[in-house]
Amino acid sequence: MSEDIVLVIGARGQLGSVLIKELQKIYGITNVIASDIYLDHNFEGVFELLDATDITSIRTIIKKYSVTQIYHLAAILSAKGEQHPLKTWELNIKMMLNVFEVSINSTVNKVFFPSSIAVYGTKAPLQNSPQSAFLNPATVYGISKAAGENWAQYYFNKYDLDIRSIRYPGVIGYQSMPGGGTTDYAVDIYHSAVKRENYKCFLKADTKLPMVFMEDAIRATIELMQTPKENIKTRTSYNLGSMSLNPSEIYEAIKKQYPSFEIEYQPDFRQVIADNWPKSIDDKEARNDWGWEPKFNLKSMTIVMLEKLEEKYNKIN
Ligand code: AKB
Repeated sequence: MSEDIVLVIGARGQLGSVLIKELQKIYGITNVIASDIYLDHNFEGVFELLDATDITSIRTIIKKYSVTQIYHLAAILSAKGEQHPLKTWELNIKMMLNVFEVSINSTVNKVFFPSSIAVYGTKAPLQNSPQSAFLNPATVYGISKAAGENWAQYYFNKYDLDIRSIRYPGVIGYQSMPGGGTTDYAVDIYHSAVKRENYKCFLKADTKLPMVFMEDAIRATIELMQTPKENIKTRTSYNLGSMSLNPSEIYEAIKKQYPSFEIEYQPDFRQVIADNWPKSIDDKEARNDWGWEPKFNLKSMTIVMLEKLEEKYNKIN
């Protein structure tokens, strides 16, 4: 049986840095190649500096290690993308197409491409948004992900390239920081509470958005990638439902444990982005096709978040 060699592109990002550790447990430390545009001097394992806009560099790494799976996680997210629309489009699309293109006729037999709830816009039902709703994304990030979903399906149909994808909600985790997203507040708020700082929220108190705890997000990603090929019926991207939360609900959950924690709401341009996104999503396809089921809710997630961040900042053991 041939061994899997896994390449993660964007390994220093919010999701990548956590996913790498899980993949190392499954495939072995030498069989997981972490890559990023920024070096990580403290990385434990195999690390390659990689600019994914350069197709030759990706091809060189695939050949060097005989890579069989790629997780392509590098992208500019929703909020940052609005500050540099054309650059975001160019980067997100170029990196993705490079990954798809180098994977055909190579040792690669499976690719993971993350999409996002950002693919939705005002034409989809905001509550329980269905998998196949009409997509009219309002951000360049959302447009690049919606296009990416169609490209993924195209490469599957035309080249039988086994690309799998999840539309991530906001991911909340203690291990890493998000950067440049509209859902970032949901991580930042926990850090502020544990650092005994008050929090200034850039979304309104009642702005509901779909969210998922990091543990569930990582497990979903690996479960999808381990599902037999014939079970994967959605070749664009799977909706992944878990929690539907607003800033006020997260604040109240934290306040139960940190009674002096205060929040102030100062919505900025990210409010408009959030208002275009679903409040909750229908993930029955993921549940039916590969058995997706979230394990964490606001209460259980908050317990873990606060405990782990206390260990990080205040060294309570
Ligand atoms: C963002 O806020 O841009 C991301 C996402 C939901 O894709 N976290």
